[in-house]
Amino acid sequence: MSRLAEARVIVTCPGRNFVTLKLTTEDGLTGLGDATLNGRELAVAAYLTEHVCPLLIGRDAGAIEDTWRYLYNGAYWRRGPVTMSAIAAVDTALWDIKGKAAEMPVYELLGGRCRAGVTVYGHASGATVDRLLEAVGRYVELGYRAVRVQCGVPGLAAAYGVGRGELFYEPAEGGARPREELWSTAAYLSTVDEVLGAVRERFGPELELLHDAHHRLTPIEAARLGKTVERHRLFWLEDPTPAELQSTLRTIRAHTTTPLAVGEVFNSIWDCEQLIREQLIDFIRMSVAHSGGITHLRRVLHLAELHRVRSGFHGATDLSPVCLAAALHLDLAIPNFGLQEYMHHTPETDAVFPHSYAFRDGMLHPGEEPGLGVILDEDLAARHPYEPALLPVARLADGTMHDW
Ligand code: GCO
Ligand code: MG
Repeated sequence: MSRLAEARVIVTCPGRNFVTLKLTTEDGLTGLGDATLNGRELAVAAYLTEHVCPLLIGRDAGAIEDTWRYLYNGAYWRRGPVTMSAIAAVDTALWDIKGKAAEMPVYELLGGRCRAGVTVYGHASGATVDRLLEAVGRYVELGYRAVRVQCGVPGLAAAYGVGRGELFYEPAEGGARPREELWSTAAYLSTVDEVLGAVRERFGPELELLHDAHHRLTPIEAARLGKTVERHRLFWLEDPTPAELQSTLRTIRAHTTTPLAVGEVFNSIWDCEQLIREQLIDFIRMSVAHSGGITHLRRVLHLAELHRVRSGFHGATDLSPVCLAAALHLDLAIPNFGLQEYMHHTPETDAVFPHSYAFRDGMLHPGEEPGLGVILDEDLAARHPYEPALLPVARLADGTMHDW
């Protein structure tokens, strides 16, 4: 294949910040990669601009695996979200270019379609159970077959996952310091069983329900929650504990048959190797953008397939349409697909990133465009300059910092 002639980083804020790498070959093919790391965007932009882009010029655009190793092994300092997001952007852009050169959608290059479409789940939330039930109803009307449910907690002004709008949820906020939220695990645990029961009762046994505990519980608290809600038959309980220490999942697993999904903050196969090998989880939630791109995430899913662990790729709005498209191509081509997260981007974001993927009957379809099927409108992007924004932090009533 031809050589890379240009590598540029574009930072834009159409409602929220996105970092995109654009590669161009000597014969004019272009590829896009998402490098957005929520709240730490400029670190990845600088890593790419200062340390990676100069290395790419003149390289064979077709040498995807070799370029991956050149950047990963070649950095000496391995892993970590900044490094792995930067490598992911290069890798994703190279798959986009290869698809365009072959005149095929990327999923064809990955082995071809394993299913008709990519079943997705939406985010329903409400400050009260009644508002939550209305929100779930809206997703059901739109054709969703799976819905994540998050509810306000009496006594807490803000609860994780409870959005301000009907379809959009964006936790990052502008300002020099992060917003501080009050958290109480006891208050949360006293409501969640009732919340899930109300949704199951209203919508019946068919709708798949998910819930995200967002890293806030201890292993034994998580074990109790999983056990208590077993009768509501969740599709998954997400991030019950922080999972840096992979063996903590053993405690939860020993007590409950509620399926477990973790991994949205992981960036390498070494963050989940034990979780997968010991079958301590049911779904792996890494994203293309934070986990070294299509090349590395595919490797994780191949390992997972051996151990009967399925995919549940992260698809929050802080990952750009380029990342979502890449996830959809991989979702279509892996044998062990589970479910794909789909949070709607705002109309401003969709305008900056016109794309071929489309929602029909509870599924996303990546489309048949060569490559990933996403464009970056650079003129429009330039009209939305970077705006600093940060994720909130959480504290207990006595001021102790807690996992957000
Ligand atoms: C999810 C996630 C997100 C994260 C966000 C942080 O399940 O979609 O938990 O909502 O909080 O990606 O940047
Ligand atoms: Mg989550």
